Amino acid sequence: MADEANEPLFTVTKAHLNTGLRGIPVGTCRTSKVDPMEGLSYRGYPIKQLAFLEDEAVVYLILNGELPTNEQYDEFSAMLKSHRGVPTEVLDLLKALPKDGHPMEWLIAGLVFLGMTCRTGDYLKDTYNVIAKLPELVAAIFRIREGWGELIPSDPKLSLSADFAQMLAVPGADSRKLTKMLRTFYILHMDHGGGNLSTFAGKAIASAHTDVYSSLAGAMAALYGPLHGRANQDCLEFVQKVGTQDPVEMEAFVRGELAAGGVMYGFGHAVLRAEDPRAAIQYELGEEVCPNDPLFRTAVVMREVVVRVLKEMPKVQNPYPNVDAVSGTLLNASGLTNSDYYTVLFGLSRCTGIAAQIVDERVNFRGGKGTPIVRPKYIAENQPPRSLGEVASRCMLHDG
Ligand code: AMX
Repeated sequence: MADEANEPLFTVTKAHLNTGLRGIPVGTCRTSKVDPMEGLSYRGYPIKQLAFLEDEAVVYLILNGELPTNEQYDEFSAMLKSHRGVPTEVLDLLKALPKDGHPMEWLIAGLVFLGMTCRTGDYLKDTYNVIAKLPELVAAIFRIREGWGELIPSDPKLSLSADFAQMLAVPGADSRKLTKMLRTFYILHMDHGGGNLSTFAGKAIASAHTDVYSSLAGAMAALYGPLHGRANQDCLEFVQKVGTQDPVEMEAFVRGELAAGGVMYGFGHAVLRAEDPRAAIQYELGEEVCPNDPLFRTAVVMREVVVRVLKEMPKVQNPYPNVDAVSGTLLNASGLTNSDYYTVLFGLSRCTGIAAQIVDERVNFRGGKGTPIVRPKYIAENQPPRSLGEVASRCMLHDG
């Protein structure tokens, strides 16, 4: 009988070197899955079944593998609330940060500050701490950086996203719509398989037995990059640039952009081969919360026109909207008009999935021993052997 553990999954050739580990299996992920046709699921539940649940129920699912019963939900929600409360010294440190720093740099600093003040050394307890405290930390980042006035304390009657919305108190925003938008955004972005850069980076850092806070700070540094978490910001700017709801004018614009070598932001995906269900959920949400918003109407027309034109390009593997096609447009319509913050909102949500995967790798895998420290192999190249004479001929020796 074949030894299942030794069955080859993938053959690595020289052509795979220096390609960002693309497609090379390195581990297993139990919290979520991205299927090319069906899209994202958490613990086996398609995302569209979860999008409009209570956010804490979805956090419970990701951490525990099953949706909670009513009793489990109440107990979990109360437990998370007991972990709320960002220490005053952390908030004071945030107030001292340079306003020119990007909100993601503030988030990275805030996570490190939380580690210094709240670390328990237990991966699960620290994960509860991060999930419970991040909404207050991120609300503080917004209010301090934007000069929106005094910080607003957490309300223990509210669940995570509703509390986040009331602590943000975005000037001029409709709080009911903002809460609904933020809750959906939070649920849709919590987890996305094991190999996306920020998740992989966070787990790699934690494999050295680094704590959850510093591991997540490293993960957020990865998310901060323009090739990763900043796409939702770019996508909003692209919808603004399209600037018309007229399908004929739009098609001319799209063809012109493509002919000039531009890309259709918000469309296409490296893994998905159908419309991202998270995009479909957000188009539906937009029809409910901001049906007359001009940018949203533009994004809706793009869903038809851009797909039709991209379908004519055989090289494009997936001509359909991705998660970012409309997320920035909805955030903008909800009153969060400064797109510099969109990656922070993404990070606030994604920390849940990354922390859950860190807990699994550190506490559960290999019969509780955890996965070993990450140590891929790099092949030495262009390093000819050197003689002692070469050192002597090139270096300034110090005389001490
Ligand atoms: N517009 C124009 N051209 C596109 C395209 C799009 N939306 N999507 C793919 N293509 C082109 C690629 O640039 C590539 O061209 P090349 O062979 O000349 O280099 C070719 O089609 C094949 O690409 P692919 O295999 O279909 O996709 P990929 O895995 O290389 O790239 C992605 C995926 C998302 C980077 C790409 O679709 C893209 O650039 N989309 C626009 C930017 C965007 O929406 N980013 C957000 C992604 C969502 C997320 O992960 N956060």
